[in-house]
Amino acid sequence: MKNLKTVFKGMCLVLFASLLVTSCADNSSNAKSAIEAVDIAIKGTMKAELTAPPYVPAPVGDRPAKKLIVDMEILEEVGEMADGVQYVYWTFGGSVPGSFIRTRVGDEVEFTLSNHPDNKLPHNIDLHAVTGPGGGATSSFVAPGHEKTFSFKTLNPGLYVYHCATAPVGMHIANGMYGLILVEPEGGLPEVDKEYYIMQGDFYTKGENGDPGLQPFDMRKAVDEDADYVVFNGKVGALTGDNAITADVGETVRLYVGNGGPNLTSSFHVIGEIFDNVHIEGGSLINKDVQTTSIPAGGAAIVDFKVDVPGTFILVDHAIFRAFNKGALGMLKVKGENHVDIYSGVKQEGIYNPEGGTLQEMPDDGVAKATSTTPKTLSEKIASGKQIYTKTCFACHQANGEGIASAFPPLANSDYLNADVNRAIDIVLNGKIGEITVNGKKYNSVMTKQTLTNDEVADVLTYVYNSWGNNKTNVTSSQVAQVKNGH
Ligand code: HEC
Ligand SMILES: [Cu+2]
Repeated sequence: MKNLKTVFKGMCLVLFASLLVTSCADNSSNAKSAIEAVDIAIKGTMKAELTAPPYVPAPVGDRPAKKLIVDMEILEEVGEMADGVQYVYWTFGGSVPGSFIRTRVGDEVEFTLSNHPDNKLPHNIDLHAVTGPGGGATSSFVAPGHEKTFSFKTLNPGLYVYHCATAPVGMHIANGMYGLILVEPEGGLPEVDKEYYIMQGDFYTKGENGDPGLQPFDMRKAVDEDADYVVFNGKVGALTGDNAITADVGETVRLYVGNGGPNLTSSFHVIGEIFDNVHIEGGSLINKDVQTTSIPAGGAAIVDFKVDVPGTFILVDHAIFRAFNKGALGMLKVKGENHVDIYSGVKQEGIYNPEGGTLQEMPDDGVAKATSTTPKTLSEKIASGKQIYTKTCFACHQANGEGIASAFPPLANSDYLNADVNRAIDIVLNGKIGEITVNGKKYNSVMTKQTLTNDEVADVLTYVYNSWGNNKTNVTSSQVAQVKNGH
């Protein structure tokens, strides 16, 4: 530590000599604060308040550094991407973005990550606020029905992204596994009237933007960075209409804005406002009077501004087709007295509403599912099996059964699958561990046991066998029962 300080002092003298006085002073003070944070003693223990977006926990104020207990639960669940469009989100704390964590510099965070037993996959967490290998990822890898605890000291103030870092990493992030952790400086950030939590993300679905129904993740589009949805807070409309964030004329508003990616950089802009202060890249450097701030994937920014006039202010990614055609649009509704000296127009709330482009009304397919006791026809089984597949299997085997190289074997045109139907039934019933060879490629991984009824196993396998070039076997429920009973 001492040595580093001396080095910085040395640099300072050199810089001083070249008359770069101000930058020298900045470097020196930043380096100093990071070094001293290690030595901040903790006083007492507290449980962290965690909040779902767009809300943030109470400011740290002048509290001393503490041992801060963070309990985060991972939940995989179906949510609405847009009206009539569902998506299986993987979440930290049940929301996208995940729960907001608020700390101060010098806190010792004791982090427990629990993976709900109903989840299908292992996960972990990489917090960019962590100084340590993998940002915590290596210490937090956790299977469904388990939990892991590790701890870290917050050394650098700033706004940091956290995300899942389990392979395939891109897929875990694309499904919504990201959020923000704030490390406030000693004494806290300057007080403001309103604070909100906003995070952008890009999503890749098998169908096009607006195609109704449950939409599986599309690996190909994700690799091509060809997003169907670009949204704030996990879905189209999370911050519009009745969900808009609000403030009163004369108040100061601070936005904690993150970008989970996985791919796209955000050109974050509020139509009709100018950011008074921007903590560039979420760090300690403050830029003033900013129109649009760039937020990289896996990065963040803290912006604040005073709202002087009433109206609806539109939050956008100024890569503007994303706002009007893919969902990256939110609203800040400001109430209060007009100030004609600042803005003279005859302005009514809603006048800047986008021309209906974003908030598309999706047709509800409205078809009630017939429940019948007569045996299903082959095409009914295939239809039912397809639904089960999209809910249960696609996460690993992918939308078209193509699998993921060296992680999940293909079900499309699978010689392994077609060779032995009873073996396939057994795998779905009991899971599979150990080396297998599918279409000439070796896999040595774990498929978890799937909790499905005999009918569901029959239907999903019938769907798989009747898709993607497989041998069209019709698997019956009694066949599944036989395998279950060991025949
Ligand atoms: C959590 C990820 C995961 C889920 C969910 C999953 N599988 Fe698998 N599956 C695997 C892995 C990994 C293997 C290879 C296991 C090994 O290496 O021993 C596998 C192997 C298989 C195989 C044999 C290999 C092949 O490619 O033909 C079949 C058949 C199969 N799974 C069907 C299904 C069906 C049907 C579902 C849904 C009901 C499903 N799996 C859900 C991960 C998964
Ligand atoms: Cu994950």
